[in-house]
Order: sequence, then C-alpha cells, then structure tokens
Amino acid sequence: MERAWWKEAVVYQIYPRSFYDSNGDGIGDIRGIIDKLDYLKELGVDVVWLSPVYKSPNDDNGYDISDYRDIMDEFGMMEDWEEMLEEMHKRGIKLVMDLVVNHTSDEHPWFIEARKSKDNPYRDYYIWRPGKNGKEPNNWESCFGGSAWEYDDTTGEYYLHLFSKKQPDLNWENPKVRREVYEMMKFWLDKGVDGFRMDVINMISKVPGLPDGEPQKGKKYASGSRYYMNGPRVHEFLQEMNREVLSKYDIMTVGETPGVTPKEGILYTDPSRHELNMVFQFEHVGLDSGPGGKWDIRPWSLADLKKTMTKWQKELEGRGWNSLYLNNHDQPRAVSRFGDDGKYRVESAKMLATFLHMMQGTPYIYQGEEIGMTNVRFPSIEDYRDIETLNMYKEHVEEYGEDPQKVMEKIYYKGRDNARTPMQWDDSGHAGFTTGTPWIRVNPNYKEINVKAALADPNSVFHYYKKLIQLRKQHDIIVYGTYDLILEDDPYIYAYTRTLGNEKLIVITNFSGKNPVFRLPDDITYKTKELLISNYDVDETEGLKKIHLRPWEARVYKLRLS
Ligand code: TEU
Ligand code: CA
Repeated sequence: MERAWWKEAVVYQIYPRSFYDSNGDGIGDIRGIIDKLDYLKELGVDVVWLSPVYKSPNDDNGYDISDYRDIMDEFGMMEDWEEMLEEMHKRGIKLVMDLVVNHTSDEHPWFIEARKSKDNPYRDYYIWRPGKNGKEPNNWESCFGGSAWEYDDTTGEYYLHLFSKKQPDLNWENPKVRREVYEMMKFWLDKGVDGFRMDVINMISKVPGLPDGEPQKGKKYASGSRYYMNGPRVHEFLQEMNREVLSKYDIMTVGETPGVTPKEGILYTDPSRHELNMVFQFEHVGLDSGPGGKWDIRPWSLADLKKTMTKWQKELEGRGWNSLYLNNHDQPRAVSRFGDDGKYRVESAKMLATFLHMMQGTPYIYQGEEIGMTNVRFPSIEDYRDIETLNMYKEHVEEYGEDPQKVMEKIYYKGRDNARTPMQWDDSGHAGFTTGTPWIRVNPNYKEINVKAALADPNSVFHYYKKLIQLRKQHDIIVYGTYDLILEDDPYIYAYTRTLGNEKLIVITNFSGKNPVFRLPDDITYKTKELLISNYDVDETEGLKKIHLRPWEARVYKLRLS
C-alpha cells in the first residue's frame, strides 16, 4: 500500500460558530480558534478541518457563501485567518478548508446578477427553468424540505436549490463556473491551505432534462437524488479539477458524498483515477433511518453496523481510502447514538473511539467528541437554530398534523443542533464558551462534561483519545494493516483484526452494557501479545482465549505471529 501523510493523519473538525468566542458577542470566531490551538496540539491532531468561515448571510451557518474570498464578519478578518493559519503551521497542524461549490448564497454577486434578466452574463451560472403547467419544473424535494425550486418574479422562471432557497445550485455544465471555482481554490491554496473538504461534491452533476423523481408516499415532493447524486459528469468534473488544481499541490481532499456505495467510493478515491483522496460515505449513519429518510427513525443494529463497516473496509482496501467518522456538525453525538450517554458515558465514548480509530482509514474527531459531549434536549423548538430542524418541525406539525412532542423527540434523537451546542470548555457560565449570550444554548451538562475537567482527569475520554492518536504514530499496522471481521455473529461484540507482515492487532469492543464473553477464534495463534490500549484496568497476564468483558469494554492487543 502506498504511504501518504493524509493516511497517517488524524483530523479534528472545528465548527467555528460553536468553538470558542473571543470577543463576547456569543459567536465563536477565528481569534477564538487561535486561543485554543495549544489545546489541539495537546490532543495531538495533525489536521484541522474548518467548517466554512467565508462571508455568508448564515441561512445555513456558512454553508451559504456570498463571497468565497473573504471572511464572515462575525468570525473576524482575513488578517485573523492568516494569523490562524500561521499559528497552526507553527504547531505542525495542517488546515483543510470547507469547499462549498454545489451552491452559493442567493446573496452572492453572481446570483444577484443572474436573477436580473434572462440574458444576464451570469444567468447561466445557475440552473433556471420555466414552470410546467403552472407548477415547478419538476417534482424534486429540497434536502431541507419543500420544493427544490423557487419562483423568481423578475424573470418569471424558477431556480434550483437542493438545499435552502437561499442556496441556489451552481450550474457545473457551464465551463465558466468551473473556471471560477478552480481560480478560487488556487486563491486559498496559494495562501497555504493544506486541502479541502468538499461539501456535497457528488451532487454537482445533474442528469440532463432534470427528470421527475418517484413520488414518495404521503409526501408532496419526490426524491430526485438518483438524478443528482453521482451524476453523469461528476467524475469528469473532478478529474478536471484535479488536473487544473489539486495535482499542483501537496494537499488532502475529502469529498462529502451522501448516498455513495463502495463501488462509487472507489471511483472517487482510486489514486489512478486522479480525483479525491477519500470520501465521507453515509451508510453507517443511515442505519437508523427507515425508507422515509432521516426523520423516519428506527433502531440501528450491531449486525448492520458490522456489515456496513466491513463492506467499506474490505471493498476499498488497496483500491481507495476510507474516512472514518461517527459524528460531525450534521449528525447527532456519537456517544448518544451508538453508546450510552448516561451511566457508561465515559466507557462507551472510549469504546467507540477505539472501534473507529483502529479501522483502516483516516479518523475524524468532531469538536467535543474528545470529551464525550452528548446530545441535548432543549424544552422548546424556540431553542433550536438549525434551518433543517426548523423547516422539518414546521412541515411535520403544520402540514402533516403530527404531535409536536413526537416531533421534538425526533429532533432530540437526530437534529443537527445536537452537535452544534457550544464547546464545553469549563464549568463557568455558558461553559466558558462566551462571556456574552451564546447564539445557541449550552448543553446543561457542561458542569460535569468539560475540557477543564477532562484535562485534569488522567482517566478522561480526552486522555484516551490522546493515547489513540499517539498509537497511530507508533504503529504502522494501525494505518496500513488489512482489516478482517471476526466473531461475525456475536450480538454484542464487534471484534476485528488488522494484519501487517508478522503482526496482528486484535480489536475487541463491547457494544453493550452487558458482560459478553470474547473467545479468540482458533485460527489465530501467536507468539507474544502486548496490550496497546484498554478502557478498563486489565491484568496483562490474562490470556486471550476467553475474556469476560465489562460493559462497553474495549481492548486492543498487538500480536507477534512468529
Ligand atoms: O451536508 C449535506 C448533507 O447531505 C446532509 O448531511 C445534510 O446536511 C442534512 O443533514 C440532511 O439531512 C452538507 C453540510 O455538511 C451541511 O451542513 C449543509 O447544510 C449542506 O451540505 C448544504 O451545504
Ligand atoms: Ca465572537
């Protein structure tokens, strides 16, 4: 397997609005990030992925960009950003910026021009269509609910927006659009950024003719995803981007690609195809969604998790590269979703970290995950800020007549604001995030769960993450070993091996509050064993043949085979 720095790296995602507020206006900012870089250095991460900091009216917290080459007022100025980059690099931390080019803000100058007239030079930067029989051009639903089309009075046509109506989709068929994007990418790369996380990059190519989607039961609009996800020209566009921009820099790229299968994952990440280094797949975070999508919530099962993770591990092995994540700014908190955020919060957060970081791929830590931050239950919909959540609440309560309390339960389980409550730095007011009034309320559990407490406790989730990151630096097998699932049918234990040359890792994780027994498969024999990490005290003389596991226990052994 080819070595690469981005395979050996651990990435930390910062959602700047919620990270640290340096000036008391209640909103996290770039100077706040600078203030906390020593904390990230202490944790030991190699790369920061920074969610968007560009100029934005914040309809979708920065994922609606009105100027790609400037910084959002609330976050600071270009000088602050430059200082941040310099301070990161001083500490050996690389910076990956968010690239949001499926759409812009409707306040971007291109769109302001485009909507003026049908013959405006910028018209064709976006996707405009006349209505059909007095209705939208097709039946696609927006990812944030309602129609994906918005009627514009001035010219009497509709524009496409796969997300909010303030996020018009760019027309990638237009070579001028692609040129603008590449120039903008070079602008940031020449400033020294070390890569891009590419927002919904597999949605940039739409099937010509924009055909109607299959109608959905009980819903007004249809899913058009098969006509815009992994569309006909997406690989051509990415190869062009790679040729024109990416190949000229030593950077890392990760595509956000909802709905990809491993087959497509390989098309995006096979190095010989010259597209991206890795993608975020969504299958494992979709295991608790029913046929009705994200809000059609059902329980996930360990059996499915094994199937999904193993499929991605095996299919990309030697052919592409995985990114490993359990949460981000769009997903609920991992410990609340896959672990136990009550009695065994600490144990299960460490178990999940072990489970993820020992797999093959580049691990991503989402801010707060490293201290075991949890989901939140705010009493009222008024406490929520996320556009997707607010739209969904309105639609389900007002249009479908659902019981508001039931809708709140969905939000408590799946809402994006679970991940967006302010970072919990200490037990002072507003968790030390701000001296002002935070833009979104702090999770009330900050008195117990916070960075200050985690740093002071050698057994904290934080110190466990730190150790996992260090292990990755010390053992090639964690990065380059091949993966194999063992104990496939065990209902509580997820166990797997990694193999490289004469060495094997045994990763044992108990996904339950029960005490299942681990039995080493007969075909695994070894000369010596070494315990690399565990979330409980372990007697190192204990054999591997049969282990009585404790609730949410995790252990990693390194075996010498001969
Ligand atoms: O997300 C795209 C995406 O497909 C989903 O994860 C989506 O955010 C949502 O959770 C659907 O249920 C990216 C960004 O990560 C997200 O924050 C943005 O809102 C979105 O694109 C639009 O830019
Ligand atoms: Ca601020």
